[in-house]
Amino acid sequence: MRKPLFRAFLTVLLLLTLALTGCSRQAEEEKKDDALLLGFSQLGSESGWRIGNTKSVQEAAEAAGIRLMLENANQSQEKQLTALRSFIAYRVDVIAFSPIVQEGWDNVLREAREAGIPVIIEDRTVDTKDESLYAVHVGSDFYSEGVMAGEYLLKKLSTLPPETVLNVVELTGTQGSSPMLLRSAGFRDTVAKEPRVHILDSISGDFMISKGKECVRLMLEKYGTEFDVLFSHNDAMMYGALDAFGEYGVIPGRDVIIISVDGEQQAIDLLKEGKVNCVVECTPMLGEAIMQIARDLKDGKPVEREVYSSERAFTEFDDLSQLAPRGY
Ligand code: GYE
Repeated sequence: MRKPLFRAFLTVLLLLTLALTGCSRQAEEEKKDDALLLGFSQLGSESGWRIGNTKSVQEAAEAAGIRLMLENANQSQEKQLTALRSFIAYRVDVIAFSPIVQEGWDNVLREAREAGIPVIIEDRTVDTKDESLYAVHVGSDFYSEGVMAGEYLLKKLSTLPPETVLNVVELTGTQGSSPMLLRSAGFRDTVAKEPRVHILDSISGDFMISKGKECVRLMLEKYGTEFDVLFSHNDAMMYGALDAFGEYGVIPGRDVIIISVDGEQQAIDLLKEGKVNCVVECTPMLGEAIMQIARDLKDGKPVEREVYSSERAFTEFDDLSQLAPRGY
């Protein structure tokens, strides 16, 4: 008599369990669909900095439960424009992108605004007359980075004999990009007051190792021992430059003063070895800030218009023994 009753009880229990797990699975799916969708257009993979930046965005999205549509434009503005338009067509909740150059974004930004999609400019900046075309810029103060590079050089000069004249070769990043324009301006404005610092030449290595090497070879051919200082707009080009110096028997850090920007672990190691004299920090770890801003924008909360990372310079005059691993 008891058995059929017990069986009925078991069947009800089983059905209830199935219904409940079904419900929670459905809820999970809905939650996933509900998650903020962020379209992120990365400009390329030209440096360790850039690879660290992409990783930071991917990891932060994952940790924040944000769905990420990531497109890498491989150094092409055309491809970035296509990626941005595909995000608009897809109706993502928020767009973030690092503009390869400053100019040429107004039309696509207008299209995003018409579609009601807020835009976060990360890392590099855009040049636009209509500031309402994007919501936030989050990244570094590139002008200050140039100033820090110049200040280091002035300090170095003060340790050298008074008759010293320093001839600088500037190895710039991608032409028309905001870090290239602003690092250059900050550096020049800072050294302009010192007549013993002279800018010999300026050449673009496009932020890449291979081009940095080629450019420095050219400069060594052209100027030989007149070349006293290298100001490289990023670490990657500086690595290439060190290869070129090696080929010409020039000892970096001693025969030529080396200044670089980014602060990758490899550059800090070279600084500690005395092959580099100054590395200005520029952090690629922008992922968490982007996710927070994206959430606030989706929830209609107020956001700060300009979010700068706090940065410093690492130089041969500093004690770097306690410096934490850079993570990029
Ligand atoms: O310095 C360089 C990268 O836009 C700040 O781009 C960034 C620069 C960075 O390729 O390494």
